[in-house]
Amino acid sequence: IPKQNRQVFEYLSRLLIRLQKNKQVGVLVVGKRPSSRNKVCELLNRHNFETYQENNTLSAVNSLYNNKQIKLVITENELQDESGIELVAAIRKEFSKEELSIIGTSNLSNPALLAKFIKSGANDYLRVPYCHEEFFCRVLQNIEHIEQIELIRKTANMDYLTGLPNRRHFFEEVTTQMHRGLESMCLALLDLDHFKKINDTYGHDCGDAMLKEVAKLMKKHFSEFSMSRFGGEEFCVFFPNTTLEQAKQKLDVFRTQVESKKIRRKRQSIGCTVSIGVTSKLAEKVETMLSHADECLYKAKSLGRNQIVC
Ligand code: GH3
Ligand code: MG
Ligand code: MG
Ligand code: MG
Repeated sequence: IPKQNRQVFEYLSRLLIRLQKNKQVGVLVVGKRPSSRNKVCELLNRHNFETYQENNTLSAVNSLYNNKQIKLVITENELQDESGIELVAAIRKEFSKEELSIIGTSNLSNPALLAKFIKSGANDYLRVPYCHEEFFCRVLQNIEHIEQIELIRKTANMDYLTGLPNRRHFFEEVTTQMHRGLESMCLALLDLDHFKKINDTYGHDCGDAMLKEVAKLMKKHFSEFSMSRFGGEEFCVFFPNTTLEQAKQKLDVFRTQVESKKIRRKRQSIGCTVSIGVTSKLAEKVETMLSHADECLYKAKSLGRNQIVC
């Protein structure tokens, strides 16, 4: 293919992928007059965006809470109740510039408004009447900015090997839950048994594969709870509003599933077991609960492994 054609081809492929993605992206259009809102939505629909419309501050903010796929708000200054500037300020009390983008719009007769939008927390502005090319450039740029941050945040919270939430994310999540004041809670620390031996005998790749399998089981059994790959071959699970008996029951199902899980390497079937320490002792801090669970885990190891101690 000639180079120029290839470039066109690559450009069109990127565009197609973007158009496909846009179906999942919500844009909220706010303004007093239906005619001007419809005009903006019409432009957005050409690029496949999912559009929403509101004419006042309260319902606009509600709409953001109800539709998590909204990544961008486009607002004019004239609304049914307050002004667009006030709407931007109200949105910023709930949603940061990094999680939701806002574009303020104004016609040529009031250019001073554009700076006011930015000062009150908008990410960008557009002049009416729209130059279509500029409109799409700015809309896309603002959405891609939000998506980039989403991706960075997701990566920062995830363990690379297993895809499980990492330790930092776990601490954040559990601390938030504990601050809400739970009546009961349990915390379990799980550690694979003699894992070093798997690495030493079959290689690090095999160890990695085993960690991924265990992580899959974690996702299957504990996705409704906060969990993480705590480090190395250690995992943990936080059970809010759960009694020790209930937690133990769930953990024991998991323990037997790990025991029966086998991976194949060089015609051999390789398995491993897991020791678990679990505590229901209430504490102010996650760290305190963790050290209780760790003591139990230590006992589980010394009692012969592949068991739960509480
Ligand atoms: P114990 O039953 O007492 O827990 O024995 P163990 O061998 O599991 O414990 P130890 O702490 O001695 O060894 C943990 C091993 O886990 C050592 C380390 O190489 C391995 N490990 C930690 N992270 C990874 C990883 O990401 N991939 C692989 N393949 N191995 C890992
Ligand atoms: Mg360990
Ligand atoms: Mg160890
Ligand atoms: Mg271990």
